[in-house]
Amino acid sequence: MTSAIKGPSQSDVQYDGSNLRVAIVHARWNRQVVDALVAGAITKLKERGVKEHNIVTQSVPGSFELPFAWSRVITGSRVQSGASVTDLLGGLGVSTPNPQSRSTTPAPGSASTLINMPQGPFDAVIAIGVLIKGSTMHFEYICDSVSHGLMKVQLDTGVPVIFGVLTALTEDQALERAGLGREEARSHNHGEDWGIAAVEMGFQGRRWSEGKFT
Ligand code: RBF
Repeated sequence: MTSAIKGPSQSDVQYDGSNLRVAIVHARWNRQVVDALVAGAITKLKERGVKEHNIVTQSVPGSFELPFAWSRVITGSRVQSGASVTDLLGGLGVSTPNPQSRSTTPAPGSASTLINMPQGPFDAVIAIGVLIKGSTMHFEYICDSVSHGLMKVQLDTGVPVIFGVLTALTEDQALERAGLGREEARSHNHGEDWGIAAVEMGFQGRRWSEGKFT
């Protein structure tokens, strides 16, 4: 049996995500693979204790849009954490509903969803996209600008980004890394690693910013 040397190794510590708020921003290109990666990330976030209402998912057309969206999502979550529910509803021109008339399963974006909307800045953001090389230079330009863009936003905002962008040379490579490969080529779903990394970086990022190193 050969032992694998590639890939992430588990931390000695299992970080607790129960107080974290995490955003996932994903592209819609190569959707089948993206959806599997997003599902893998969410599974691990929940396994590590992140509450469902503290996982916010947003989508953008393609990977090129990820750095911009990510930057806005971070800024927005900081504004949101400083705003009251009344501010948010007022800003959207929505009147506060009578709590007794609130439906048990509010429609997305409805006023009652907003009332239940958790507030607080995000502790980590997972940016997910799948780039598959084609016959033009688009792949190279998009890969390059997205990775630099995400790093820039991470350092500018001080909020960790988890780099969930697959840069695959073939469709098969992309499928394999989302756990969707053919039987003999099936690898694990990298989205799971990104969920675990988000909890570690969100947790540690908070501690480090408070000067706690033990
Ligand atoms: N977006 C992706 O997320 N993955 C891709 O593989 C991808 N390939 C593209 C190839 C071409 C030729 C073009 C024009 C765009 C591609 N995009 C891809 C979309 C890109 O990230 C962006 O959404 C659009 O260019 C609009 O800004």
